[in-house]
Amino acid sequence: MKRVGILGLPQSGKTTLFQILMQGAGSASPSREQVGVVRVPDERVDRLSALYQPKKTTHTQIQFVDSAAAGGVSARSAAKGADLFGSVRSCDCLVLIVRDFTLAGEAPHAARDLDALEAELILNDLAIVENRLEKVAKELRIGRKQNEAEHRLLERCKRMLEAEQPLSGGTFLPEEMRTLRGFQLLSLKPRLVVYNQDDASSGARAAPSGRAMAVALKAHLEREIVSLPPAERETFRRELGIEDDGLSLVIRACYELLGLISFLTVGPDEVRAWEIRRGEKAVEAAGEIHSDLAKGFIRAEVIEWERLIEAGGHAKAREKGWLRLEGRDYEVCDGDCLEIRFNK
Ligand SMILES: Nc1nc2c(ncn2[C@@H]2O[C@H](COP(=O)(O)OP(=O)(O)OP(=O)(O)O)[C@@H](O)[C@H]2O)c(=O)[nH]1
Ligand SMILES: [Mg+2]
Repeated sequence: MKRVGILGLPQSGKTTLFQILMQGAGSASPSREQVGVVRVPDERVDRLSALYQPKKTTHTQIQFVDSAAAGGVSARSAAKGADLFGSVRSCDCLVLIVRDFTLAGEAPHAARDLDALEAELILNDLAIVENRLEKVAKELRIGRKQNEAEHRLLERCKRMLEAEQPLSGGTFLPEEMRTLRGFQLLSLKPRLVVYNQDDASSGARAAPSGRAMAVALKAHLEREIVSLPPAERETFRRELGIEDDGLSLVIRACYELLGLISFLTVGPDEVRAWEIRRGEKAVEAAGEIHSDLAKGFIRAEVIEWERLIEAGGHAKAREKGWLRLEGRDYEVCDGDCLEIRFNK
């Protein structure tokens, strides 16, 4: 399960967004850190489940973390040992929420706020990199040469951060990435910018150039919608001309950011969605289900989920010759239904 950390300046709407993502189930405690898990909405799972009527239906899940506010204190608190970003450090990606609504008469300054937030992340990373550099330099002085590569890597990161460049813009070799991942640096993580707009504001905002992905939503309004009974939400959205619910919008963007896709498995026992990285092979998908399936992998029977629905089930799809046999190196596509044949 992937973890997504929500970061933002004070009063930008972090907790409101968290509550939307929890579909109204998150606690309302305003300033505490909270963690919650949601089912990833997936029409494909719902439709296949309706067809197969399985004993169990399993969606993928995603975890969100509502952090404490960021705001000009990270460098100081890092020096004191407290870590303001501690709760999101282990997350796979970050959602940076930016106030794009008028708060107590103060007009929004979205671009300025986003810069300030990014600067916080960079400053926090710089403190970590400098700390580690000191240790490595000491070890080099007492003759432990094996850390030379790490020293060079950290020096390079330090120069980037001092030039106010996020580490996500750097090019690193796979082994360098492995080293850096251990430090859980914030500006290295994929980031989604969420512009939190006024109820009345119209239209989306363009993504900040070349920096990150961005979406716009109306957190305040959306929270009112999710407080309605589920059956009424769609009607309300349609009346307001809101195309996407906030949860789906944010999750879809996070999946894209993390390069994730879903494949499906179906049967009388369970209809289930699984998450893998785009580009992964059939044998890796099999391993996601169970390591035995990867070890004994023979082949995968593959059909696109919509074709399976159209056929009305596996038996009929087989009759029509719609099931493809694929080998271990087949690159799995989003929405593929897989059945793995394997040697026990
Ligand atoms: N007009 C408007 N107000 C909003 C919106 N989102 C949040 N607010 C209000 O802004 C204030 C802050 O929202 P929160 O969600 O608590 O923000 P936060 O980032 O969690 O705040 P801290 O945790 O205190 O930093 C609240 O009074 C919200 O009702 C929005 O989309 N539009
Ligand atoms: Mg909050």
